[in-house]
Amino acid sequence: MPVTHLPGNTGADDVAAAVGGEGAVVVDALAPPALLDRIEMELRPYLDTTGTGPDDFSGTCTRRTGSLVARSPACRELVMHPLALGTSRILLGHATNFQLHLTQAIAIGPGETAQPIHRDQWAFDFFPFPVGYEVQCNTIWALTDFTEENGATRVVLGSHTKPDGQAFGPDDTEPALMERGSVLFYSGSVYHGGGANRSDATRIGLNITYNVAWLRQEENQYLSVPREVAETLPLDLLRLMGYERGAYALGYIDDLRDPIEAVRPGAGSTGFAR
Ligand SMILES: O=C(O)CCC(=O)C(=O)O
Ligand SMILES: [Fe+2]
Repeated sequence: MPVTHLPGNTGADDVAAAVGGEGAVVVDALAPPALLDRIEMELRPYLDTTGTGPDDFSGTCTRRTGSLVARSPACRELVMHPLALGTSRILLGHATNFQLHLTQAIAIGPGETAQPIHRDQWAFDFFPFPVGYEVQCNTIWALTDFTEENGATRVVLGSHTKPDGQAFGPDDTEPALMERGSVLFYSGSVYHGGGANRSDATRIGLNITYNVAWLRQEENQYLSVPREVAETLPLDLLRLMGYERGAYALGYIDDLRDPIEAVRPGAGSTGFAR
């Protein structure tokens, strides 16, 4: 059974239901070509100078370029995309709030082998979260077409409800085939991995993920986005980046102050609960 595709005008309820049902879904043609062109232009110098990964998991023919909020103003539109935020709000609705977890352009080069099949939530020191308690809502925006040959992400549909320790192989996976501008939504619990690139061109996806705000972020936004850039960003993006308390009290500064005060004095809310 191939990965389900939904049209770009699908609402967050239906996207969240599809991710809840199968662990992953593709929404077609969501990012306008002009936005992708801007992103490509802004990221090109960084993509060209990022080194390849140190091991098979990161990919020795794969370049992972982060700090997308700082490096690409156009990427901020994907980070703040209403469908990504709306879907995260539903999937992670059991937690008080959620935050930006990581931003990473993943450029899988020719000759790359398939990434080991994994759950993204294993980043949390392999803690066995209860089935159904999702801690991440993930997107991979296709900056190039994703094909079977060039390393489309491979997903084990339905695996989000299985316990840890499953030994899934390539035959258990389906490729998330999609065109430039489409986006793969997947949970932190679904087994998946980047595909092998047997083509002669690089496959680029923008992995932008969100997690419940009581867990640590994978990409440290406070240090990845320089303070002088942070000071220019809109409040809602700053809050998503973690300039907000997680749940009741996590991440306050000094005398129980809202962390937004560090970059926007006077913008903080009083008290803890939202
Ligand atoms: O690039 C991809 O298709 C998936 C990468 C991935 O799953 C990861 O790095 O965790
Ligand atoms: Fe992954």
